[in-house]
Amino acid sequence: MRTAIALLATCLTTSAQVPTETDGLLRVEAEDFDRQELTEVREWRIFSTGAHAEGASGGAYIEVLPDTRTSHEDRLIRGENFTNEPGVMAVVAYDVLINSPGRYFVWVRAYSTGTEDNGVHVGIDGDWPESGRRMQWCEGKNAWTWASKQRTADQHCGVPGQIWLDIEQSGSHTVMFSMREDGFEMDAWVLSSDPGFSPEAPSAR
Ligand SMILES: [Ca+2]
Ligand SMILES: [Ca+2]
Ligand SMILES: [Ca+2]
Repeated sequence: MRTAIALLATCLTTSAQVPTETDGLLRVEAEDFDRQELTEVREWRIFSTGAHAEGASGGAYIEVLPDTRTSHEDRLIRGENFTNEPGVMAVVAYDVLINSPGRYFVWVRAYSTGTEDNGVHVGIDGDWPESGRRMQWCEGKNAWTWASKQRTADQHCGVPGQIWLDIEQSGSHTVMFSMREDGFEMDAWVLSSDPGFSPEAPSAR
């Protein structure tokens, strides 16, 4: 009995462990979110089977569904299958611990199969700064692809180095992602204080 209690205590401690930034780096599996909100129209669902899950780290990923706009021919309905406004639809939240305040560049590993499932917004603590809007993927169709690019009026495929969160105080924070295009799939994400960071380096996998 005592062993069982000790084991239970260990499990509880482990599952309650908050992802913690170390040496300017934090990596979190997308499927390990703490909660989601504003899910009336679209919601994030966890997948741990199928071809996309096989290539996902941790064997799982999340996708914002349903996906009613899969090609440019499908009608764009704002507030339903698309929203350029961050924080208003399908917000998924991750509680984290940040030791070193500062600017953190955000990278996401995404799987896109078309042109209408390749954008997402990122924010922090309920705040949605301009530097977290319109993360965009063009390259790497039908494959898990790390990127950190912001779609702009001039560059629809996104500009590197423009996606970041400024964290002014150490301690507990909540990193949030919200839908831009339905059907978007997310495997994992990274915060890095290094502007030259690339998640493709073996140490980050
Ligand atoms: Ca879509
Ligand atoms: Ca999809
Ligand atoms: Ca994953």
